[in-house]
Amino acid sequence: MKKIFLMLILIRVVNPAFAGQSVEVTVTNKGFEPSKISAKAGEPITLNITRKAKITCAKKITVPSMNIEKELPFNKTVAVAITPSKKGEIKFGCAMKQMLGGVIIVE
Ligand SMILES: [Cu+2]
Repeated sequence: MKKIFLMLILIRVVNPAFAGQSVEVTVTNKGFEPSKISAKAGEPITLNITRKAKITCAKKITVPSMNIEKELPFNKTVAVAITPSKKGEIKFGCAMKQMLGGVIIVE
């Protein structure tokens, strides 16, 4: 019994999805929803992104200021972890010049 409890704690510590706050983001025909996400400077945030739209430009997410680029396979949740270092806005979007996109507002 004790072992199982210990393992559960370990999973929580090791799994990055549990670090800081996480936000569920869906890619629909309208783009990323929500498109405005708030975060705190210095605190990690994980975007769990699921692309629900089959035909969309957002088959990839890019976060140019963080040098992040990730494929978004259809109906599969992809975790994008970001730790904003300072207050301001972090833009994210599709691979094509942020035509579809959103912003992380860091406070
Ligand atoms: Cu695009």
